[in-house]
Amino acid sequence: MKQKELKENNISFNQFKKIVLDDFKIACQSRDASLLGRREVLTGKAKFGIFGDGKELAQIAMAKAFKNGDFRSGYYRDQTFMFAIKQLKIEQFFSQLYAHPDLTAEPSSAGRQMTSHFATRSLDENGEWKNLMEMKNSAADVSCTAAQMPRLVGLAQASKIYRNNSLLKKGFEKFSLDGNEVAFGTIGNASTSEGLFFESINAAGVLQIPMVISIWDDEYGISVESKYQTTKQDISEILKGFQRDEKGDGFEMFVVKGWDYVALCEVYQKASDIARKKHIPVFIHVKEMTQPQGHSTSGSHERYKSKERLQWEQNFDCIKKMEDWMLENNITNAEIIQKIKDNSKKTILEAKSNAWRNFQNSKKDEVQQLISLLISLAKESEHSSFIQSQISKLEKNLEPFRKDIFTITKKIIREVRNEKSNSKHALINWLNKQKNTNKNRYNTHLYSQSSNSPINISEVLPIYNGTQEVDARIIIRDNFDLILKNYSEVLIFGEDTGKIGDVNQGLEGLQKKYGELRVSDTGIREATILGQAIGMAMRGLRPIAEIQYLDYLLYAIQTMSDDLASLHYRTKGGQKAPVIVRTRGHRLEGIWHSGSPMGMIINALRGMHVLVPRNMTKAAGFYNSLLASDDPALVIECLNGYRLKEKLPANLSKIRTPIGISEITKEGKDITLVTYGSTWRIVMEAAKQLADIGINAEVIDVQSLLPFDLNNTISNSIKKTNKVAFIDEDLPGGTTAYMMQQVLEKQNAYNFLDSKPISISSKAHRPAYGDDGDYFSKPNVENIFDTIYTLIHEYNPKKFSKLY
Ligand SMILES: Cc1ncc(C[n+]2csc(CCOP(=O)(O)OP(=O)(O)O)c2C)c(N)n1
Ligand SMILES: [Mg+2]
Repeated sequence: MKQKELKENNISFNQFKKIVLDDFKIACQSRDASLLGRREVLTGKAKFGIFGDGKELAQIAMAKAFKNGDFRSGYYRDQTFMFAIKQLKIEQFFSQLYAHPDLTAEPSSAGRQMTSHFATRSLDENGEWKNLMEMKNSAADVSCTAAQMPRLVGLAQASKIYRNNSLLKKGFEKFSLDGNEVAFGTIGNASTSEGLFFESINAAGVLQIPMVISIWDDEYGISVESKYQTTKQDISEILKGFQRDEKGDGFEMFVVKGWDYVALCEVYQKASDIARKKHIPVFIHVKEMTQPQGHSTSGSHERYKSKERLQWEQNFDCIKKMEDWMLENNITNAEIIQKIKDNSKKTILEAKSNAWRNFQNSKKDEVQQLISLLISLAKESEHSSFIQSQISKLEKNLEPFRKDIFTITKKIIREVRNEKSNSKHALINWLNKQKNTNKNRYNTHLYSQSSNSPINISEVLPIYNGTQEVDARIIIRDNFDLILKNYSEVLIFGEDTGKIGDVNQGLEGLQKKYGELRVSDTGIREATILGQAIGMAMRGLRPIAEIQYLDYLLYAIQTMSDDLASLHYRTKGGQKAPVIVRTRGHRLEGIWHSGSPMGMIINALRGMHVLVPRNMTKAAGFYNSLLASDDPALVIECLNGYRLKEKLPANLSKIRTPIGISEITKEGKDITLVTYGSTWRIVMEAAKQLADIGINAEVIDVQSLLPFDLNNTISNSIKKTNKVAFIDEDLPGGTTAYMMQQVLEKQNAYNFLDSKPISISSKAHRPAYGDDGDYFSKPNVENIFDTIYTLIHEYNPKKFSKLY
């Protein structure tokens, strides 16, 4: 900084020197953490290491511009930034390296995530929002390259919504102050090759939101050089078209060198000012970064970097360059630099040792407990020498894993299986307690555990005044109208969602009524539509993201699966994004307008609720339930249901469809037919035709695939009918197989069956076009009838003679 600027900022040269030396200290400590981290992996104390060495200075500059309420959405190189904003202690950094499953030791993920996957805690222990304006925030990292980009768009867009929606000025102080918060993204140079990067850049340019995206450019993506990654080997060169100019809005752009401390500080200040004040997105290309230790602990960079490159990396190491600059500008002297470096090494070593000791001690207590139980057992058991040998194994193992404790305990229980003793009983009790403790360590928070969990929502049935029937889309439209009226934090967006009120007019007229900010059109970019929703939901808004057709959900499934569905779990309840994804599907025409890839969806989206209402009243009730709760969910409306008639409820905004509850829609005693969504109507028709010839089927609409039939309605039905068929229009072995597993295995319904459980689904190929294509590709009334009839015939051939 020049003397003039120091004066302008009211800082004395001495104060300036102190700031610089503090920054240098953080850089040194971060570097030493990387070096020691790698050693921990290579000596076998940790499994894998990936570190931020070579990227220190830019992150320190970014941290200076980062304020309370701001959000980071970055990747695994950002430890220096996390240290600098004081959201990560060195000890916690090492605890994550060891996978310490304790939130105090490792608050990012409680050991659930590999090293350098950072997160702050937005929620308290009850799952309620903390005041995000009193802290510096980081969204939880994921490993997939560029997957941080879609949510970055939403994190930045939230500021725009808070600034411009006057209804949000009161009651949302925990999330925003007039939309002054910036979302800072970071990404590696090679990861910009991903489609998600370009989609997000374009979306942010269109939306004009306060997003500052930094590209850490070290010219490599593992071993692959820039020339194989990026056109012209220069990401800022090719992004020039996004720059704002007289032709229109766009990005502000900066290019800066990763070793130039002064320039970096200036650039980040300017960038954050522009984004914060004017809501203009900014792109910072940080060039000439290095990787002193190569990509990760999985290999060495000497294998793929030339001697010249390795030498250049040494010469341009950002810490060395900072030292040179400090000496040239009389900020300090060599002696002080050396002292800072020596102290840094000590500090890091100490923090590392503490982290390791804590991690080991947390398990040693358990080993001690086990040993004393085993000593007692050995006294009473016939297998005391075997038990003794296991005790000495435990004693010799100075760095045990919990799996070792379990392996030994279970082996011993096997050995003494024929014995009866108090000490054996005590051992089994202790093991059961440990199982529960480990469940809490490793298996919780896939879904909300708060009092706002959707599964706590009770049903509110529709009330009808009279018998007026309307096109079903009116029900969904009027319900959204009430939702927008009652919840200022709700916004709905997607392709054709704004001006025309979605392709099926479920939002007709609502943009006019509530404005473009709340009901809006987006570009054709499903992944970032989801990203908008995730980021905004992480900042207290309640976005409803529309995916135009179910078949196009595939474009967003990676973002939903890797980011949204895993968020609550991977932070052990530290973050949430209660996004509602609205789509429509199953039945229309042709390969990409009538698919029903439900098996893929329910397998990819554990961590979300997947709801499949059979009509629009049920769908409306699901939206109402979800808005009263705090988990993310996908609602799939029936594409062929909007023009069907339904009675108009008088209590629209009040109705609630319970989540995870099946409904018997036709009672019967001969067989249970389990189905959902669009297929439900076909199954009901088949059941009617079966009833005409004396087969009385019970039809169950599952309504909710995740969670599934929590009240065991299906197995209770099978108790009565002793036969079951699972019917949908997914592929063979898709969701029907899932339902069968849930019912036969989880609900134990195999006990009640007296004929083979069957599934009826569509053909394995994509559905052919046209009425006949559909008829011969998907389950239809006749083949459901025939299949069920054949089963009943096999059971009772005298009464039901062979059909064909
Ligand atoms: C979707 C996906 N593909 C591949 C990988 C494996 N992978 C991890 S890091 C990486 C290279 C990333 O390089 P860059 O973006 O330049 O970041 P750097 O590590 O160099 O900072 C690759 C290919 C991944 N994690 N995710
Ligand atoms: Mg790189």
